[in-house]
Amino acid sequence: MVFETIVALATAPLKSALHIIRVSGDDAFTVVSKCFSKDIRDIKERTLLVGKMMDNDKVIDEVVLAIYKGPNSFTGEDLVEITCHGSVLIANEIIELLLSKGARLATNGEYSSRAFLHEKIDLIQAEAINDVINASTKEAKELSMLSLKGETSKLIVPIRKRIADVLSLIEVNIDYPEYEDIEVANKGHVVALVDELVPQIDKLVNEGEKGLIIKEGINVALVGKPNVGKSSLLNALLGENKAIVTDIAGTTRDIVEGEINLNGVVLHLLDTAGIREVEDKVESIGVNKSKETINKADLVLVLLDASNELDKEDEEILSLVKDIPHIVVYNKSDKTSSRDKEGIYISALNNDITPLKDAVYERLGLKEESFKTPSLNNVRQLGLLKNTKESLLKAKSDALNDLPIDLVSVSLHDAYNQVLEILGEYNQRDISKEIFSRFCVGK
Ligand SMILES: Nc1nc2c(ncn2[C@@H]2O[C@H](COP(=O)(O)OP(=O)(O)OP(=O)(O)O)[C@@H](O)[C@H]2O)c(=O)[nH]1
Ligand SMILES: [Mg+2]
Repeated sequence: MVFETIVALATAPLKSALHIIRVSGDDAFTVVSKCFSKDIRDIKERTLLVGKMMDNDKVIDEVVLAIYKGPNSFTGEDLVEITCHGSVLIANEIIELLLSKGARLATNGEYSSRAFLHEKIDLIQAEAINDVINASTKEAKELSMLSLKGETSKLIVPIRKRIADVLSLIEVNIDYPEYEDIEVANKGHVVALVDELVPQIDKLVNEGEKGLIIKEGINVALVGKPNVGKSSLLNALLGENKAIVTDIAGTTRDIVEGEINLNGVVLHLLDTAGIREVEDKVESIGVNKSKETINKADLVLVLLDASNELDKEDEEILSLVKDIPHIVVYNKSDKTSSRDKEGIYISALNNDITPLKDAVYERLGLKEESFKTPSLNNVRQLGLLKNTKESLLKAKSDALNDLPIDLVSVSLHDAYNQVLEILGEYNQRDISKEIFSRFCVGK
């Protein structure tokens, strides 16, 4: 396979002290040699070189080259990092020069994808690179670093191995019936495998969902009838007067958004228009948006007025959220001493909102170790894990229904492929290799 030489600016295209330009590919050393003051084609190990980038006789910049001979580089191929002065103009001139000497511009994520193709990293690690770059909290970054180090991949590899154990036993029974010294695969093997793996997968899903919360945060909608103090609560949580607050019912018409970091978890807050029956066209559009927001939220805070009896409008809103994770919040508790109804009592006006923050955090179900536990924590990985479980359960039920073992193995194959897909090994790893590595058949 030919790996074209790619080039891109690795730093942000802004004026800065230095810029780094990365060149990677089969001809990286040749391309760079054509415009550097020294020939680097014979370099065999990691080297730092000072020299000049030259367009024929014209010096473009004095630079430092970090030279990595493949496979000992991030991408697994010959790689040069050119550190030049931090002018965007200079960086562009160098990139244009490299393009004219045979490189092409890299596409998004192409360096990581090269690293993946050269098996320097698996797919989970490739995804983690992106997560590390995009992390918006220290906690999210640290969790993604664990995946980048390969800690997450270690969770799934044993599951792949166990499925392969049983699958290869079945395959060898089917394909080599004449082999008498091989144990006969039966439904007991499948049932035992599924009973062993399903609790492990459940644990991984649970930890992955926690990891997803730490990485991406959750959407929290503030809903209630007009004037209960939703916008006041948004402002109190944000610590700034972002939303307009008045005593006129129907003040908020559109969704007002804000973000806070609650003990390391990002809450995407969505303040909504007060829900009520209205004639006003603009307000009624706002009310519809509020209802849509309820369905998009991971958690709904239903605000009620602690100083008033609940009315029909409050009851209707409570019924809208009954099947959605929600917390009932009594605001304006400064106006009454009564605390007899079930819910959290706060005063947005007085900034007395700690009980609500505690309740939200408790609802996330995070423990201290959740922040340190490597987990399969993106939607793709979690979806595949859940599919793996389904396929395993199908194999178990087929086995218990006494289906022939070759039919039972169809679902086991599905489970195996889903696990491979998590690691990005699908299409690369063939179950027949697993068979040959375990049994001395077909020598
Ligand atoms: N006493 C008291 N008044 C509050 C509290 N929270 C909000 N208010 C007052 O209630 C009124 C309505 O507050 P908003 O925050 O605009 O209410 P809202 O729920 O966003 O109203 P809409 O946008 O119309 O749906 C304002 O006069 C606030 O000052 C509170 O905790 N205690
Ligand atoms: Mg409002």
